[in-house]
Amino acid sequence: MIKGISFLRAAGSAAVYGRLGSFFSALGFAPGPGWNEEGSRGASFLAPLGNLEIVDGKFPSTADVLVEVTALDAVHQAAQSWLRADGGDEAAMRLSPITETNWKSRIFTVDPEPGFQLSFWAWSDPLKGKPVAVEGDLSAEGMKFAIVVARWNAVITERLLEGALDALLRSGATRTDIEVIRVPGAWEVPAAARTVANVGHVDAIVTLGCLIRGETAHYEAIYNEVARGIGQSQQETGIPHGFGVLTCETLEQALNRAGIKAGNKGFEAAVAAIEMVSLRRKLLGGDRSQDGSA
Ligand code: DLZ
Repeated sequence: MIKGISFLRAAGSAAVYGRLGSFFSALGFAPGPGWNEEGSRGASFLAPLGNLEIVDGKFPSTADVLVEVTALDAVHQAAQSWLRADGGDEAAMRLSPITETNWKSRIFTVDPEPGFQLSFWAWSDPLKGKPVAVEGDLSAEGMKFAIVVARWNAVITERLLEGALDALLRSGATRTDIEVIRVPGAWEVPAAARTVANVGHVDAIVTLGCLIRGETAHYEAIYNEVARGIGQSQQETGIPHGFGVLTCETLEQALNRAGIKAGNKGFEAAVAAIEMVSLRRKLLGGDRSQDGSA
């Protein structure tokens, strides 16, 4: 499963490393986890969406890192303020004006450091290409989660847990906002999830377990009850429940769905939970101004 793309750039010096960090923060990038080890360190800056584009034919005249934004004028203003504060009028020369592109959008290019170039762009029509829809975002910042994980088939469920934690942390949740609750088996997952949902201190619950047909007596009956219980808890409490209970024919199939081959169901359940919290907030708050867009 492809999870993301990283562009690595060497800062060249500690001073440039710090200055670029300050620039990206000023423009509104969310800070990623980064890393700091003997001999090197990395500061990461996150965007909710990314893609790698291969171009055939006429190539747009841009920097090789293109950042799509929703409020281009505000970002241009922020870049200008940062450059002026950093190096006065001379530095501000490293910012191009906003121009029209040949793909119905507007763009500007900036070198926060000489030789380090980025282009920022936005569709001229923010509704371009998409039907109007209310949908959740994928930022987990400020959200609280419980992960209810079954110990039965731990070789699988620990991988699901890893996937769920990876999704939550990389989407902006903090460790202290994630509570991990362990239960004996999948059968116990709904009751624990329901208790947590009733207490009401989390925004979403991620449920994780693994049932293997060949090794589980009354497999169908157990599975139906687990799925029903989790669904019922979600519907009756309104708290989103990401569903990460695997039902597999064999251990091999379970391993494949826990990150070896066909994605990680724990990761997927956590991402769905984040999206549903965001959607729920929008629906309940009535603020749909950011939706249906580009
Ligand atoms: C008993 C049992 C069996 C046979 N198989 C599984 C399984 O494949 N996956 C799972 O999560 N749990 C299993 N369990 C345990 C039940 O879920 C439950 O924990 C016990 O029956 C105790 O109530």
